[in-house]
Amino acid sequence: MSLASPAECGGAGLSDVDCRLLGRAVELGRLGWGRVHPNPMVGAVVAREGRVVAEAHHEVFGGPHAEVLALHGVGDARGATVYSSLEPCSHRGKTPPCTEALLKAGVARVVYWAGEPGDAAGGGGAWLARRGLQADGPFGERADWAAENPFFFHAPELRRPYVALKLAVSLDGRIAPREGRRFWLTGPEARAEVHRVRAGFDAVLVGSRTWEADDPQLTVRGEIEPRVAPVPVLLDRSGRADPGLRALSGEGGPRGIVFTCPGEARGLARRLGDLADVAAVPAAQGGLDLVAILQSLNECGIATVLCEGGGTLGSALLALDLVDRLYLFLAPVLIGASGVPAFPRGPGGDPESLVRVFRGWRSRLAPVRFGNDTLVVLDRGA
Ligand code: AOF
Ligand code: ZN
Repeated sequence: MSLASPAECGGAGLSDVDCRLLGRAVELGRLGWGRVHPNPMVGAVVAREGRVVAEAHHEVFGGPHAEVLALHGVGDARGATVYSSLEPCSHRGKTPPCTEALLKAGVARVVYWAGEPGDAAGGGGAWLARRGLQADGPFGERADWAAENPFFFHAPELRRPYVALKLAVSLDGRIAPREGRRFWLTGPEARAEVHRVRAGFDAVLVGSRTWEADDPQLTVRGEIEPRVAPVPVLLDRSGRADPGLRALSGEGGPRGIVFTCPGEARGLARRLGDLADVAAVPAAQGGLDLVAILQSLNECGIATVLCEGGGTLGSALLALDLVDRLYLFLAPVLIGASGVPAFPRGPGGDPESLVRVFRGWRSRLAPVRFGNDTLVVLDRGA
């Protein structure tokens, strides 16, 4: 989403300049990826007569909010307009309310895009309007706000982490030429993007076929230093995980979690020792009980999970309607019918049932090219 015009902002009554500057605030907010969770990503712009005089974003969890940082960037904000990607908070959390900072600075107008959903922090727009500021917002739909800040708008009543599935897929829907071999479908630019995406998640999850074939490190090795490194989570129904696996033996990283079935848990825990926590969940649908796994991760405080495959685990999660977002990297190659399908038939699910699951899914963020590959982000419907 670019928010380049009033139609895209969802803002009847907003000018092109307003929408451009709101769009800029959204863009700035994205710079907080990997650093602000579980807070939302928020960007803010201070402008006079449509000209930007300061810009900022919420940089780190617990740190100052975007609006306050943007106000710091100008000596005198009296009479200025502040554009924010989120309704200014009206509560004292780890930092003082943005509403009070805006009022004190003498800002004339505040334009914000997403509504603040929190009970305590919400109502900032009305609070400002009651004190004589012009407060314009929210604009657009909750689903669009959620596409920008998926974790922040994730429904807590689901009682499971937010789950995203990353798949790198050929034009004919294959993820590899054959089972059991490590294979790079996408180029280095797309792989760098995967590291950036990982940085925003609490955990990275892979199924047994993936760790057996690829022995992935599951670490973040890119531009963004995540505030908290994601926990590697491995599924291992038959208790075969080895202490030499790179995802478990990486130095200085967070301790991994390996899920297995009750009969294997004790032996596996003995073998893995200090390298990982071993958790037992019932077997189900030819694998492990995925609902129980997500529940257990939720109880460990893991609020967001990036599943990096493979196709069998991904399809099983999709078939159970447990996926909120799909990061689909499309590589411009054909593998052929003998390749491993991204959405296989089998215990996890069959492509026909996925057709139903995918109804209502939308691509709300604009596709982005990474080298020769294209990333399409798809979000489930409400
Ligand atoms: C804003 N601007 O840049 C952000 C907001 O504990 P605190 O003080 O950091 O408050 C966190 C809450 O404030 C968070 O849950 C969300 O409701 C709001 N985040 N609000 O006006 C910002 N990051
Ligand atoms: Zn705030």
